[in-house]
Amino acid sequence: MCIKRADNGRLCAFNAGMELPDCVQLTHPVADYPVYVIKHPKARARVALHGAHLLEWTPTKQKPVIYLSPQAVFEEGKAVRGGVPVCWPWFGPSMDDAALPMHGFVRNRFWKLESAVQDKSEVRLKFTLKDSAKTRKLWPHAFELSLEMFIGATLHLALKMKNTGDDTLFITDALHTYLCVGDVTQVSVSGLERMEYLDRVGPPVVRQQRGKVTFSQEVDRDYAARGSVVLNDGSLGRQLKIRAEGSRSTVVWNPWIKKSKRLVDLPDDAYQTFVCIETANAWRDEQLLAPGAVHSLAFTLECTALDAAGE
Ligand code: TA6
Repeated sequence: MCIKRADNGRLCAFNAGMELPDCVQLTHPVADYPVYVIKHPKARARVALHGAHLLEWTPTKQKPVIYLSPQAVFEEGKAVRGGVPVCWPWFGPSMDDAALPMHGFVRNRFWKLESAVQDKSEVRLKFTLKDSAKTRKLWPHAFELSLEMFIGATLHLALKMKNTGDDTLFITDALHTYLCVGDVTQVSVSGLERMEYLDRVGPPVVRQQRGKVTFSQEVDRDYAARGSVVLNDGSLGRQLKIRAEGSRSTVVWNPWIKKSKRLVDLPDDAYQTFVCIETANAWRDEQLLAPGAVHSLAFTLECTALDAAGE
């Protein structure tokens, strides 16, 4: 069912398997694993229904910006390596039960595509997920999530969470964004100078950032930072600016050599070609969500040429 709108956008209200706008095509890279392919004048992208997982985003005339491992596994219950995994309702290991999946459970299950709108500047997709008997076995709480994606010359993702139960929820979360880089040794990240961070490489310890973040070993840090962060890529001659909303932590991760070799869904040399900059509420930034309360965690990502100021 499609409703024509005055702005030439086409709102296609979705029931299962209904028609999609012209620039969105449903594919199945493996059986029963829907992936939406977006070919819009402003950008190309791929989004898996599993985890409402943005897999790739390439603005027109740019090299790919969102990194996807060539060894990523498309299987129900398995988190995809790369893209933008949604880590919710906990970031990292569960504080209640170490046997529970890392980074929560919503990235490991199929969501529902609620709507898709296409206009001359972007494609807007909305996915939803709410609690079920299965999720309540993992985490005994009621919730509603929506993830909205605005895919065009820039990328905007907004995760909206609602507490639909009677207990206060304690949430840590992240939009765990994998960013393509040309050569990690020619990358610096600015916007975190002088910020305190939890260094998770080795025994966790709190440190203070001196200068820009650079990469010559494994980096796994939760910065007490909100606002914008800029990745300067000397090799590709571009800047990736990430502007966060509803986030009080920024996680920066690069697995370096040993961890790249250990992760089977990642090529051994992959550490050279991506950096994760994650829009989060982690470390000391656990959020309390009262019954009926709503919170939104979002980022806007744009890719521009590296200017002298960005060096
Ligand atoms: O990005 C921070 C981090 O917690 C790292 O410690 C590393 O484990 C990464 O997430 C990937 O986690 P995953 O469960 O997707 O392998």
